[in-house]
Amino acid sequence: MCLMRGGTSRGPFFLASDLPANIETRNQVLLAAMGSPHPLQVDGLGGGHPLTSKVGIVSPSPLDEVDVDFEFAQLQPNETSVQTTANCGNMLSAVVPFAVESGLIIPDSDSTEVTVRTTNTGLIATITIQTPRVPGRNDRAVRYEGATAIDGVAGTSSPVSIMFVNTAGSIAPSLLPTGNRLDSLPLPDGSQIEATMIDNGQPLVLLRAEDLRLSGSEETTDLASDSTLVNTLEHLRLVAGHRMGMGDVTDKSYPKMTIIAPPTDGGAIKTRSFIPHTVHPSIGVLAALTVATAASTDGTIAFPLSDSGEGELRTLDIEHPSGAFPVDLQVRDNEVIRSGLTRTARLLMAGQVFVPRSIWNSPPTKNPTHSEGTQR
Ligand code: NQM
Repeated sequence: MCLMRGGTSRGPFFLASDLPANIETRNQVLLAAMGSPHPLQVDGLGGGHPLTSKVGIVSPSPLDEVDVDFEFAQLQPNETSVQTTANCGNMLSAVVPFAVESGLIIPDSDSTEVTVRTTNTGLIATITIQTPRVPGRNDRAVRYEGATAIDGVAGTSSPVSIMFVNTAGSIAPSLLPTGNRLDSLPLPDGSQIEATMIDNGQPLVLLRAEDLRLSGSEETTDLASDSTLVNTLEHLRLVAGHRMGMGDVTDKSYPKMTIIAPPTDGGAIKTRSFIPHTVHPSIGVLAALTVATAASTDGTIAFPLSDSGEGELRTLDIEHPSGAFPVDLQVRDNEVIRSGLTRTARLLMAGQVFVPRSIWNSPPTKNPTHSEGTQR
């Protein structure tokens, strides 16, 4: 097990072969490892927030065109759910460093390009990390230190470059699952609010801040404590789940409700993202990509509010509460055909996680990077 930061998220990464094969037992092990359910996750590794209640499970891929498979598990501090339906681009940023740390990938040049499939949705990413030679030795290691900063994380690190193609319709059946670029959703009082429901890697419902009597620049704590807003967004989310072809999303972490406004800091568009019951201190990776896609697509609610640039290749800075998230797009005929972005990741620790024997009685192995532990 390695505890990794991936982008603005954090969590343990396991080799799939180190976890129980039985999914129900595996989920109980993950809950115990993270300390869920508990608001502080004091009895586990979780950090008491959805962004630090994430787990990565990595294995060699059976597909010829893919090097490594990644299953993302979203746990919640206060719940017993282990969701493996949605993507997480932030945890994805740590998959290749972990694959090298755990011996799944042996680097043979200064930069290592790996094709990763997120098995949750079938999303394929090409990820490049820096793997310089270790001074005085014949092998290579992941370089974590570097000059790349991402908003929402202190300091700088080595870049993790991620390229995506075919991100449309990750969980929803298509990019615009209602068939429309602009729809109306019923508010609790029966009136209507305009929305774009879109999924280019993450299902989102985009709403104008102005229509919710907001500016879009609100502090996350003010948004989170506005119970009328929170209830309204949850009402809309449940309706949107059905409209987007995803059924009852009551217990799901999607669609993310995303409040948008014109940019105020030189970016392309301003966002505040509910994921879906906590306000994101920045924005998710595939959420940012999906916002950038909407901002670049004429006819969506985001297009007229955005400064989405011109030309086939463009970078959109998605403004969020702790800065901006640059997303590179290739846009052809009003359609995003390719995207890329830069994240950073860091190995925080490697070792064994102990879970009660009553949950899983596995013998600890000698190599702590590769093992899961049970309580003696
Ligand atoms: O959208 C949080 C995160 C995410 C998901 C969330 C993510 C993405 O910031 O790709 O990264 O929206 O639950 O880690």
